[in-house]
Amino acid sequence: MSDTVHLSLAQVHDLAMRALIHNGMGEDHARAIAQVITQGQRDECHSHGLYRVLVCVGSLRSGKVSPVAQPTVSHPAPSIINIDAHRAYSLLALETGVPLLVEQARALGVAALVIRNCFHFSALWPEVEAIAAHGLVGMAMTPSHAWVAPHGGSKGVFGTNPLAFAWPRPGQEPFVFDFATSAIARGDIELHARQGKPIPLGWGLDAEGTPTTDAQAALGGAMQTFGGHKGSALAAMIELMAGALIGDMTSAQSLTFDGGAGATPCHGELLLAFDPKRFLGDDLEQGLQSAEQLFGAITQQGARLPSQRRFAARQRSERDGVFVDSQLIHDIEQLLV
Ligand code: NDP
Ligand code: PYC
Repeated sequence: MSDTVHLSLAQVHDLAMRALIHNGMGEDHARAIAQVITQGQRDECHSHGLYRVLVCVGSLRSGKVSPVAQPTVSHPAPSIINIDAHRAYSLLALETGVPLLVEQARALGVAALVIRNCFHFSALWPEVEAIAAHGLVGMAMTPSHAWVAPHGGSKGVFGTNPLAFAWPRPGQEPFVFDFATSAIARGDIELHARQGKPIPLGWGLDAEGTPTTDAQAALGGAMQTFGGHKGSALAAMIELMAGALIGDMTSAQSLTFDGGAGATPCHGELLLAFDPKRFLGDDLEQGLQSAEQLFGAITQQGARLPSQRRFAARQRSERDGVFVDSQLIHDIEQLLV
């Protein structure tokens, strides 16, 4: 038997939709989730593609997640849009919030979108790309569960806390980076554990605090930050900005709230948008040119821009479809029985 299955992007979307709806997810949430899962599979971000169907259905079955709650909007200040997801997944709240964020960033120069009370499983690049598609600079950050030890420690305090940034580039793909502040996303360690593969040293510690190459031991112990004390400080900043500052759970509080259910982390998210037209006025062209000079100085010496691999995968997948691990397809089909 082949160990991969060939699917079109429409088939990826359909499989995700069917598995979610069969397990009780409301149709609007299922559509928003299936869209982001398809984008993840398309861009070959395997930790946040079809694999997340298993995680979302497991979370639904835990009873923690609302499959139907609708987001509500409030405006605590002109520059702040606050969306309460009411303990549903974050993506409908995001769909509601991005147009409001764009409108306020254009009016004020800078605006913030706060999503609260949401279960959050997704990669952040689709979110900052959606902001950059409007010609704005975007940033996004979110906590997760306290799986990551601070640099110099051995017990989980931080989430895997991704940070994403997008800079719009007229006529071409935006400059985007999106990374966990842990050495790697937890989803990637979970995929190694599923496939019985070792992980590199530097990703995790076992329960005794010893560096390990055993994925299962790292999942049971603590993950490590990227870049030592620097990743540790950024992870702390995200706990503060997208937890304490917005009045939502930190990763430690989210893990306590989970109470062993093993659901997707539940907390808040902070997105920021900056309008270059407002910052630069008549100097807009010059500002955008400076950015292009910077990107050129990177690529002209053979280095690559972040997201270049992803954009190439996107082109390939849109043309040829995707190859998905057959065990994963089997496990998703079991959710339909
Ligand atoms: P990676 O380490 O795989 O990649 C991080 C970033 O670095 C990407 O933008 C990537 O671009 C870029 N990059 C990688 N190699 C190079 C290179 N040689 N030169 C230039 N740029 C490079 O990601 P992580 O494992 O840290 O995170 C994966 C995903 O997991 C993210 O999308 C993140 O949002 C998501 N995540 C979500 C969480 C949540 O709570 N919702 C929690 C943690 C992670 P490219 O993609 O093109 O390789
Ligand atoms: O892969 O670290 C991760 C993750 C946490 C929440 C969603 N993805």
